[in-house]
Amino acid sequence: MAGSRLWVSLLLGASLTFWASAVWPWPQYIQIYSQCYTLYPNNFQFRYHVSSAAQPGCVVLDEAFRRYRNLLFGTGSWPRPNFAGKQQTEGKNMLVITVMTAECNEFPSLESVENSNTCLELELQPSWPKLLLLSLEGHQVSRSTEDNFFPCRSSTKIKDFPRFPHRGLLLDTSRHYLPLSTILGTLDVMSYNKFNVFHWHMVDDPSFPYESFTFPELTRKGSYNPVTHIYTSQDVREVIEYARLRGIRVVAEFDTPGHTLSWGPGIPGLLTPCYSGSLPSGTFGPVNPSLNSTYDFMSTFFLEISSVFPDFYLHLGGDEVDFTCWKSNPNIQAFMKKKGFTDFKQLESFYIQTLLDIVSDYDKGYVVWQEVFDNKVKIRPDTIIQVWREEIPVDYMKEMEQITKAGFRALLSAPWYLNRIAYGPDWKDMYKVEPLGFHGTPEMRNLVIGGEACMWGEYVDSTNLVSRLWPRAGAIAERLWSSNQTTDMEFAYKRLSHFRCELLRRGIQAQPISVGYCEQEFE
Ligand code: CP6
Repeated sequence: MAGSRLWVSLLLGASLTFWASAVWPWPQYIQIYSQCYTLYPNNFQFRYHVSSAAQPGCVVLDEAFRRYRNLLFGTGSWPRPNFAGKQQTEGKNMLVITVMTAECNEFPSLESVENSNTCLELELQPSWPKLLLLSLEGHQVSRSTEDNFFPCRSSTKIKDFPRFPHRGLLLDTSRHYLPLSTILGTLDVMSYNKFNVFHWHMVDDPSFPYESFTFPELTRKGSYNPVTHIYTSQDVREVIEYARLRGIRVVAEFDTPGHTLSWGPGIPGLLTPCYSGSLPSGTFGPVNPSLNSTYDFMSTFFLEISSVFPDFYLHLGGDEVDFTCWKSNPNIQAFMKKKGFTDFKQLESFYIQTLLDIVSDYDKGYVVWQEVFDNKVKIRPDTIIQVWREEIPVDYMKEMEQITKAGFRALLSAPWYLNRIAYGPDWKDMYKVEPLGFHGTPEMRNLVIGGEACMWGEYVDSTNLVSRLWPRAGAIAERLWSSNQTTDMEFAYKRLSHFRCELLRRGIQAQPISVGYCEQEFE
């Protein structure tokens, strides 16, 4: 059902003139019976098929129908076409949807069935004048050629389902704060692209915008501005509900023990004091893994997080832990000696393992960055490992192979950094990635549950987010949704160009993917 609403976006993901060539991402199965489409706003209907698991009253789908009616025709009223009213209602003019499961009032999950069937039934009486109605920027454009009488009938069928169940987009709201409206707007465009996971990299070194009700000092002392640059629990609830209605899960990341400098001011004693010689230097490093108070804090903090975010999965980070500060601190050295650790990776593993046990007790699953696997932390068999490193010693496909060989589920991100920009059509390289392009058994391939596009925020805020995301993120969305046979670059280029124009029509400032123009002019 999560997909059924995404579904509609697929079918209507195009302006009516050339919708078949603007379909993005490409469906698993599509049968186009006619290139001739005429929609009449006044009697066009979304319908549930009698055999659909969901029926009218299904909030998620009813709402999706309402949104897509607005996207198609705008919110204004349409004048009735000027032909005999009797004839007008005789023709079929509807989109019929069948979904396999009805998740109408619940949260989407990794296991949600996103399959659906859609049938677009449009029929024009043979003696009607050709009448094209297009909705452009909410204005009606109609062309009528009285001399051109022709029969037109169309019934297009689509059967669709995703190739991978986890199709994520990471946004970083710590390096730069993103206003709530920017996040909600991004969720809209994600749904047009059939992304179904919002990976919210909420906090990091530079700022802590999450307003914790157990530890309010975290935002008071760790946000850029404790009044304007925070996410209140009301904000978080709003994001989660907005996402739910679009079939999108919210997976929150609270990254530790590294990337935590912004936690320090709010929770004295949490971070490791770095030493210069025999004295503290006044700077701080990762979370201090040697103190019981650290684990007491994490227990309370993640209890709150577990109740605020309904998704089964939390992202616990675990990436890029810098050992220099730990090395410099005599108390850490003493703790390691006591524990018999000879290597800082063991210390890191000790911390992560303790944290994972805490979160497991809250009946949550977790996603972690690849270092946790690389450093051989003992992890639950249902842990999901996210691969982000591109460089040697291990290339990312080799890493995917090793993770799945060890029996863990994997998410691919390494080739999909949208924050990185290049002069040229860089979406093509992202599009060409084959997530299962490693040596392995069918069992190993089955453990790849998808991937995530990442938009790290060092050089991105709400002024440039939209154009940097779209339509490039679409290339990744299609790779994760469509069949592994959908690889024709010319076909993709044509559809993505049209899809980008359709995004402009919907008011999204998506950047061009090459030279050219859109049929319609936009502000
Ligand atoms: N922030 C955090 C980042 C990155 C990571 N974690 C990162 C660094 C370099 C690249 C991509 C991402 N900015 N917290 C690593 C997962 Cl190329």
